[in-house]
Amino acid sequence: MSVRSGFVALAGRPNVGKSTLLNAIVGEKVAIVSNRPQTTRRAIRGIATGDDYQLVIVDLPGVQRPRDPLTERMQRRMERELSESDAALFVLNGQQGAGPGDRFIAAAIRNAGVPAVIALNKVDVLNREQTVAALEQAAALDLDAEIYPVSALRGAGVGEVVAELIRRMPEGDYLYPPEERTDLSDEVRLAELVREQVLMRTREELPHAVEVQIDEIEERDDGLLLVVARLWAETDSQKGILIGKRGQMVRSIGTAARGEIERLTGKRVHLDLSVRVRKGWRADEGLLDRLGID
Ligand SMILES: Nc1nc2c(ncn2[C@@H]2O[C@H](COP(=O)(O)OP(=O)(O)OP(=O)(O)O)[C@@H](O)[C@H]2O)c(=O)[nH]1
Ligand SMILES: [Mg+2]
Repeated sequence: MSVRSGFVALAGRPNVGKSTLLNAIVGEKVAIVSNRPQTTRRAIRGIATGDDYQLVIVDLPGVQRPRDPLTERMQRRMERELSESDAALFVLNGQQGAGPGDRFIAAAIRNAGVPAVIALNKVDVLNREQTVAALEQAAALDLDAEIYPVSALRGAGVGEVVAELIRRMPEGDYLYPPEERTDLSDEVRLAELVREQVLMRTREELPHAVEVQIDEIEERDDGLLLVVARLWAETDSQKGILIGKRGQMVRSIGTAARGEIERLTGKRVHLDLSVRVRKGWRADEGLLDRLGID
């Protein structure tokens, strides 16, 4: 039997629901989700496999104007991934219509010369007229692309997007073993689950100022999974907030993250979480390398 397989670059502004859509397509939580913009920092590959297809979907950080070395890396990554993909899945937030940021991404897709599919997301919160208006705005982006209204959150319309993407893939073989759902290392996957809990509990600059590093994952003889993780903050005051009154914040992050790690691994977990300061880590190219953000 012939297999259609290839790479799909997931593009879109911050917070439009790219990672939610990726998880819906893959059927497993491979990318973390939050209502903070720029949740995704690393290009995460999610893999959806069927008997006669395999889509390797690259979840890219939402793009905005480059401001610091972290954001610049994220932007360069988008351009590179687009040019190396077999198709682009361009996600729009139906609540907001299409704006300048979307036109910027549409131009990047056009420049890369890849076939595009547009998913107009969050239609679960739109009425019929709003959906029609948003579809018209998406069409006005003037990309040569089919437009699908979807709700990544509810899973509505996702099957149609998958079918369209499969049609765009070249014939070939599986690119990854069929049982694989992501290319992330265990360290990064666990670090992301911890970071998700930080994002859910912090505000303003703090979500962007925190990075998580896994120092150790050790499975003990009694089956307990020992995970040693470190939260990096940029300033002492951020560190204070992350620790919280009498350690309340770091404990609450740790308890919730442990639950997520147990769900993912199916093991009992002990999570050892500490907070450290590293001034300007976002501009520290060496640290960005070590954290796998390229
Ligand atoms: N109502 C509604 N909310 C959604 C839908 N899809 C995603 N969201 C919400 O939108 C927010 C952002 O979702 P993400 O999947 O993290 O968005 P993203 O595009 O990956 O964001 P970045 O990684 O920051 O670029 C979260 O609060 C999601 O729950 C949807 O179909 N309907
Ligand atoms: Mg994301």
